Amino acid sequence: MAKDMTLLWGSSSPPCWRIQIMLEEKQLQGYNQKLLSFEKMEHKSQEVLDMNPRGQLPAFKCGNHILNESYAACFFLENQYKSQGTKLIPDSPDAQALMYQRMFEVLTLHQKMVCVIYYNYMVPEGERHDSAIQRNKEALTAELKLWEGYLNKTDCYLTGKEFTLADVLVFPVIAYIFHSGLCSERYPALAKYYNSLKDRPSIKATWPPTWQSTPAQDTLKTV
Ligand SMILES: N[C@@H](CCC(=O)N[C@@H](CS)C(=O)NCC(=O)O)C(=O)O
Repeated sequence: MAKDMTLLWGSSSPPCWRIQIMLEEKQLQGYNQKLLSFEKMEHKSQEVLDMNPRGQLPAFKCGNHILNESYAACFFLENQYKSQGTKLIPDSPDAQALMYQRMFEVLTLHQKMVCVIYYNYMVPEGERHDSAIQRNKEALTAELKLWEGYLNKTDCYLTGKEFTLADVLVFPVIAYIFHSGLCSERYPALAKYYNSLKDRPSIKATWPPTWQSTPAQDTLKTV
């Protein structure tokens, strides 16, 4: 069945990485895949546009189904392969509620991270202000403190003792933040979560190849 799947992806993109982790967790190795370069603008190639008219990655095809939204792809795979590989939606209503809450609120964390890391890319020269940079950093710090609090209260994973869909969807964002220089001493619970998950087989097997060749950045050192 995995032979019927195609993933076009970019290294270190959290949405792409989610689908890669998901495919590993569901034991769907052997799918067709192509690593494309954002720097070379390969995400705007005809091959991508044919699958994803927005010219964005991931572009994912499963049989005849196009699932370019990482959340959609992950939910689809969990539902199609419920009893294969890791079961990622817990039965307990408490764990399920927490799983949904965390997986959707990470979109806010992601957005606040992007506003800091890609400020120069998003705001034209001449319209950039130190006060705006400072405000974005403060907003990210406040958000990270929330997550530090969440992880302080859990045993192991985001919703407790079980690895769930929330971890699949959230981990790539946390990893991106650490790769961008977040200080482990300032966020010990986040660092513990990051370090305990980075050697999980599905995550290790899909670790962004560009991170293996480039050192971690220090953009978020002062957050
Ligand atoms: N909604 C998509 C997001 C896709 C997305 O924003 N991809 C980025 C890479 S992380 C991209 O392709 N950016 C290039 C562009 O928008 O031109 C998902 O969650 O799967």
